[in-house]
Amino acid sequence: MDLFKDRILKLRRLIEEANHNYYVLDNPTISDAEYDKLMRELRDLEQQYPELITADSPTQRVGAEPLKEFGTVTHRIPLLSLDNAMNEGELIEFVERVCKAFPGEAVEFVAEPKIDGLAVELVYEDGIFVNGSTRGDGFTGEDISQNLKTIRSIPLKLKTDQIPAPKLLEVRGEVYMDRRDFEKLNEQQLAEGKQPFANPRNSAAGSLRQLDSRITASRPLNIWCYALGACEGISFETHYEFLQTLPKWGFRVNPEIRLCQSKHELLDYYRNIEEKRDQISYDIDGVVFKVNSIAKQEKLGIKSRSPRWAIAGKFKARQEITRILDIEASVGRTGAITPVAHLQPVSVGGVTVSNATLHNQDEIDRKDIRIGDWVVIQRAGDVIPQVVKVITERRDGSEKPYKIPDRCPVCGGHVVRPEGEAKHRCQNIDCPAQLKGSIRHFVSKRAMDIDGLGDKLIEQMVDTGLVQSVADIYYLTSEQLAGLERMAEKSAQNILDSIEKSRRATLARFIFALGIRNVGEHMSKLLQRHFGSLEKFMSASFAELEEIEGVGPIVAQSVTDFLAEEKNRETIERLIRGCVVIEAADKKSYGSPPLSGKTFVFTGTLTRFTRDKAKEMVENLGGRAASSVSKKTDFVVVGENAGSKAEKARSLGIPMLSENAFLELINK
Ligand code: JCF
Repeated sequence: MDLFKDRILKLRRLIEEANHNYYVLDNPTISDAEYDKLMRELRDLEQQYPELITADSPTQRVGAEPLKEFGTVTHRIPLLSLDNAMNEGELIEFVERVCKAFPGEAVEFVAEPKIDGLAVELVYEDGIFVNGSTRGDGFTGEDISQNLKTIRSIPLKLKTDQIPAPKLLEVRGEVYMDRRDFEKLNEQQLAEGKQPFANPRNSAAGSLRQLDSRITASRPLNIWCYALGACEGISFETHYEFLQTLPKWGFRVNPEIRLCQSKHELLDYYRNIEEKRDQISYDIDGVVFKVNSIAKQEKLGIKSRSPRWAIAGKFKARQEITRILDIEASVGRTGAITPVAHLQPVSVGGVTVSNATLHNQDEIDRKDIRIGDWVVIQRAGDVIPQVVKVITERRDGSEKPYKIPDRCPVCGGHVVRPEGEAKHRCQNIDCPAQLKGSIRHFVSKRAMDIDGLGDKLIEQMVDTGLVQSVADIYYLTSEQLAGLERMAEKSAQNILDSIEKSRRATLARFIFALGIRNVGEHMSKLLQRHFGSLEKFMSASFAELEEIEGVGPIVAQSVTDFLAEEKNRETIERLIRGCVVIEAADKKSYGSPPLSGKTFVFTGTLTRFTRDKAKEMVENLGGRAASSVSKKTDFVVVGENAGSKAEKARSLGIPMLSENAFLELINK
């Protein structure tokens, strides 16, 4: 028993050390696999000896049964709020007011970024986390202990290798979510048909206020600790000394925090952090300045709800109200269409904004955005301004709903929204918005393999209008090429030679070169095998495509959409007239496929290869892998414990192969 107990304690120590290194120090020391192994062992041991489970065990971070409601916690010392300074002038006033209270003395300040998250309080007794709560009204908050325990950067037990744990310690901090994690979470929410969060702060708040802490556990929350509540058994002379002690106990403290000696240093800090705002991976809405000396803090005291010794220097707002003048469909380099709102220009945080992305049609519908609407727009991080919401109260009935057009605004090609995708797409391979990308792919090594047509050249040929379609490549003359910048006669001839060489291509290469969505090299080979000729491929229907082994509905739809585009059919025809010769099959890589026309069924437990691998091997040699045995089956490969399929093969007299015999057969 003691042996197990020791092991459990050791495992807990190792795991919490790994957590601390990863989540607090951002410096992982063991692999995910090692971590999982330790966790598994601990979980197993605790399952065997449930009486040894303690609240500070890392296994208790995964969340627990949902609560009916949160309990309340009365803060021993109220959580104060901060007075705001809206500009540099007000910051200077604050500093001067503070300094006047200490004539002839130097006053030091601590400067920190102000995190746009949720204030929480963590309570530790004798080094053990006993509860955690929200700020609430400042006097009482909600008991969200279960939820806070799921945040890996919050210690469940204080580290005591550098200083001992005090009898009582209350640490305050801000729980937040990184912008990137917030965006990922929102994508996930949308994919699951749930409402996305408006911003990282709401997302952190929503995650922290879950009655089911297992949901909280699945959310990427984090914390920066910044203030002391009640405390017994230790005291600090300065705020900075406290902040430097926190990491020794295992708390996460913001690395941007600085000690400032003068008004100038404070103003520099304020300007500097505002400038860096976009590079910081989480949202901040200002800076906080605090008088460093605790004795001076006490002397200054508090007003009704906020201390006289601290202030929040706010940044310029990132949200503004303006009007949508028009909505336009903008076509990206891959043909993806993004609706963009043209706004009445407005200054947002010092930058004039006249466009905002509306992302896609679903977003427009969800937010019910209409042309003429008054909207709240926001600039966040480096991203393009977004519409937060419509101010429906300001509608006068003249607003017009918007639908993405069914013709591409750039080329007039058909616009299709592929099944399961958020974005509409222009289907035209030669759409000027996509042409450079289409050509780059078309000439690439594994497609038509035209040597010497690099990005610079493609750029020039498209920009000068020499090439307006991938088909134009096969109509280029040496005079036209020689007319391009920095094009020697010799290199022009080289390019013409490689174009010439590429004229003979397999159907698979040709299909791949067309750049049909979801149709890669492998899929192109499957299509070549099935259709054999370009004519047959071009008359493929959705139903026929979907019947092909290895072709699913998504690929079938992509091909159908592509071939439905009249402009694409014209381009293919022009390519053929431009003397692209489709060979039946690539002699080098296919020969005449040895398993051509043969159907294999695999059954039982395979030990030499996986089912997918087996299928791939068969298909690479021109055969087919089917899932059920019929008269049309040529071979049945039987693994261990084969059942009814082997039975059926025997009754139909179909040859049966062991895995080894199969490998021998295909290696011949
Ligand atoms: O980062 C913050 N949001 C933040 C809020 C930082 C602080 O140092 C604070 C605060 C609210 C109150 N300090 C106090 C006293």
